[in-house]
Formats: sequence, structure tokens, C-alpha cells
Amino acid sequence: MEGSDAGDEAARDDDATDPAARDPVAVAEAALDAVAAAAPEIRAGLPGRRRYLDDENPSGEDVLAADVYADELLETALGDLDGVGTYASEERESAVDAGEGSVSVAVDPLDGSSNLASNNPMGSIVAVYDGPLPASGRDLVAAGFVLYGPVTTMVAGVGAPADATVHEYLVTEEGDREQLERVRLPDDPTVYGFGGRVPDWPADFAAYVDEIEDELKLRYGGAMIADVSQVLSYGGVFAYPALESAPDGKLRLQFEGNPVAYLVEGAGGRSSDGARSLLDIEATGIHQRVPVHVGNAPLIERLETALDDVRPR
Ligand code: P6P
Repeated sequence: MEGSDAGDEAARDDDATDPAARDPVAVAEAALDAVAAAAPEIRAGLPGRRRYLDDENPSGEDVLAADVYADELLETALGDLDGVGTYASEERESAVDAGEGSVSVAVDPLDGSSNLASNNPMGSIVAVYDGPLPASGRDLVAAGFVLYGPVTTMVAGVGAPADATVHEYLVTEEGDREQLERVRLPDDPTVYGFGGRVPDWPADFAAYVDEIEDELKLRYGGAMIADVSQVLSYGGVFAYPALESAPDGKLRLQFEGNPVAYLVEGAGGRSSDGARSLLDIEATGIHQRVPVHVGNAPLIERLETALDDVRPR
């Protein structure tokens, strides 16, 4: 190896031993900053990428040009960070080696991208795990989502799930995040939103819906993080439940279930697959699906009672 190359290698080794690169929480903060920094460019690229490509993602879903665009921007933004060793995306079959580092980032680059055709809100989700994938939600050291709504905002938390406090941030045109209020679920719930077709709901979930629908207003928009944002703002419950046709539901644990459970639990709510916190589910694969229910604790407790015999405890 020539002198200059040897020097470069030594510099990279120094970077890899940089204390900040060894501290998962510091890497997690940098990852959230990187997603916020990429958000304006992702948002600016949406208008010209509303067409479907002749392709499917690993979950068998049609892929929009915008999905690929957001995924490539986020891989560059996150993969280059010191301390990030693995990048995984809902749009890619397997995780990508991102160099030295114990931290793995898992992203849904454009959650709810089918809303692009109808010009409804969507977002980018990031889960930051301390360790390899697939990972338990208890290995999260940060989670966040950017919401491309009338205003571009981020909801995020850093630290172990049990210690996380969640805040909303304004994402500026320059890609900086300016902290706003701490996010706490209101005590009195107002809204609910449930995915899947009504005839495809198992009888016990349908019975739960009958029980709570007179108490709450229906808010369902087809992008999980936009619907969860409603729950975080107004209180209530969001679910994409187990279906008769899909007993594990639709949403992915690594990219959607774990991060949204981290955020809702950090905001004082609860998550459940019908029997336990999503954060306690054993990770078996990066695209494993899980029934997702998140919201005010009393509503989740009533759900688990209603679904008592569905998922073994
Ligand atoms: P459906 C978006 O495709 C997504 O993964 C979630 O963001 C959303 O909650 C759900 O799927 C919407 O699914 O069946 O209502 O189109």
C-alpha cells in the first residue's frame, strides 16, 4: 500500500475508533439529523416521480419512482455516517453493508407512497438499532418519521425505548430540525383508523371495532405515519390488524412496527400485536410482517382482551 493510501487507511481507522462513532446514541442522533437533512430533497423530488416502475418490492408491492429515489437518497445520507454498519430498506431484499459500525438503520423510505397519486400525506420512517438486523425493538436507540404534510415535520426520540422522550421537530428548507413540543398522547382519545377490508377482519377484531367505534371518529388515510400522527395529536388508536387473508397483517416489524411502537410508547401510549408490545416480538427476518395496533393504553388493553384467543401469549 502506497504512503498516501496507508495514511488514508489509518485516518479511516481513526474515524472508526472515533468515540462518537462508538456511541450508539450519538450515531442515532446523527442518523436523525441525516434523515431531516435529506427530507427537503425527497419532498422536492416527489412531483416528477408519481409513476409506477415495472417492479415489486420484497413485500410484493408495486414500486413508485419516488420509492427508489427516496431509498437512494437515504442510503447515501445514512450509509456514510461513522458508526453505521448496516443499511436496510423496505425496498431492498437484503441489508446493505455500510462499513464499520455496530449500528444498523432500517428505513421505510416513503411510507404511504401510494398517496402520491391522490396527493395525500406520506413520510419517511427510520429505525436505529444498536446491533445487527433483524433486531428486537428493545435494541432500538432511536426512531423517527418525517411527515410530508402541509408542513414538513419530524417526530423522533433517542435512547433506549424505556427512557425515550419523543418530540416534534419542524424540518426547515435547509434540512435542519428545530425542536417543537414534547409529544404526549392526550388522555381523552378522539380518533381511530384501521387498515384492511372490513370483511377480512377476524370476528374478534370486528367485535372490538363495534365496541369502540361509537366512542371515536374514523380517521384513516392510507399512510401509517400520517394516521399515527393523528393518534399522537388527538389520542385514539391506529391498527393494521391481522386479517383472515393475512394472519400477520401487512406492516413490517423492522421498518414500521418497531419504530412506530417506540414513538407511541415514548409518547405515553402502548403498542401491541394483539398480545404483547411490538418491541417484545422476536425478530425472525427483516421483512417479517406483524399486526400493528398503537394508541392510548386503555384502548390497547381493551383490544388485547378482545383478541385474547388469537395470538398465543
Ligand atoms: P392499505 C402504506 O403502503 C402502508 O404500508 C402503510 O403506510 C399503511 O398504513 C398501509 O400500508 C395502507 O394499506 O391496504 O390501506 O392500502
